[in-house]
Amino acid sequence: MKGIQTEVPPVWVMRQAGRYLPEYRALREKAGGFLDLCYTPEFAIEATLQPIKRFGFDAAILFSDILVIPDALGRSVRFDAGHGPQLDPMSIDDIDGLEPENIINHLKPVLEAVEGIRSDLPADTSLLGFCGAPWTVATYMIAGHGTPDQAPARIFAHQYPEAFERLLNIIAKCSAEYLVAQFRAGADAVQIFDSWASVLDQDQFEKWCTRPVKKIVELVRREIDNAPIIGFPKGIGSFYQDYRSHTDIDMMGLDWAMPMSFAKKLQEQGPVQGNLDPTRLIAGGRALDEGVDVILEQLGNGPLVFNLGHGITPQTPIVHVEQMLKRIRG
Ligand code: 1CP
Repeated sequence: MKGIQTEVPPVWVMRQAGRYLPEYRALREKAGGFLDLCYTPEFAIEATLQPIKRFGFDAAILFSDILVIPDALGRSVRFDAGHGPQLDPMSIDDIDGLEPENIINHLKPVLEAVEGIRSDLPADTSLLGFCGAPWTVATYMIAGHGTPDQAPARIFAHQYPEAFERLLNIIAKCSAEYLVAQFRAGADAVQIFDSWASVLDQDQFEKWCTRPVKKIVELVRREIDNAPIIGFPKGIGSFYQDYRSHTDIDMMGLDWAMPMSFAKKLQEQGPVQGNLDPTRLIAGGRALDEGVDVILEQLGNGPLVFNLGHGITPQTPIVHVEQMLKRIRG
């Protein structure tokens, strides 16, 4: 995070606690619902620590979800088995009904989990907190579920820009408050996930992606000096060029779909994280070794946190994760 280089880059994997692990599937069954996992500190601690115990990653990431913010705002989020997240779709009239005053109270069990994780983690393993970027969180709030192109939120933003800005401001303020609370509970750094930043045009990108993220960064650093913040605006192509300077994040998370020469240029501006194609981790064998080698060759001599270019998927074989770690750590 601070750009200090180590001989072997630190490594963790986005979505490292999850359905590819049998111990996670067992815990999920025991907990009942996904939100029961998130809101029961004992379970959230266990889920967070599972991949650390199994693989010895250099960082743990709090087990939770970006959608606990809409849940805390009163939009009742549901995760039914076999479906993605479901929310009641939002209309312009629902914005005034959001309940930003009470979010930290609602999220107390998550913060309790952060404290518990920190006290159980080895001292040299970093603990990452996180939230979703306002744009990505808003896409789920407006559509009520994941969509392939986030057209409902894009149309809403074009039709009602003032209302949309109000919504993003509410999400940004709550997210900042939540991240500050995560730092106070023991997080060493936080990541802001903007998984849907890639669907915006230039004008919208500045308004709905970088501006609200910068606001979060400012609000967090007002409370936590030099708070280390990773930005992950997935798939934004040439917009990556100015993302760091426009948002003030410290480390930039890169997806896999970019020329390595561009990734290297971005690394000259500061630390980067990424960016193995998650399907190489599913495929294993040579595809995996070659993917790891290219990243180490191209980015290994600069400030790098090794990670995937997006989350690990449920069908990933555990032996491939072991193969990847062996390749990175020699
Ligand atoms: O059935 C289950 O067990 C639920 C699967 C699952 C898991 C394991 C969901 C539902 N969320 C999570 C955990 C989660 N989500 C973490 C935990 C920490 C980790 O190990 O990394 C994190 C950081 C997230 C973040 C998240 N949730 C993002 C951003 C990252 C990304 O992958 O793009 C997004 C977009 C979500 C929404 C969400 N939650 C769950 C699903 C299946 C989705 C995506 C839905 C969709 O777009 O259709």
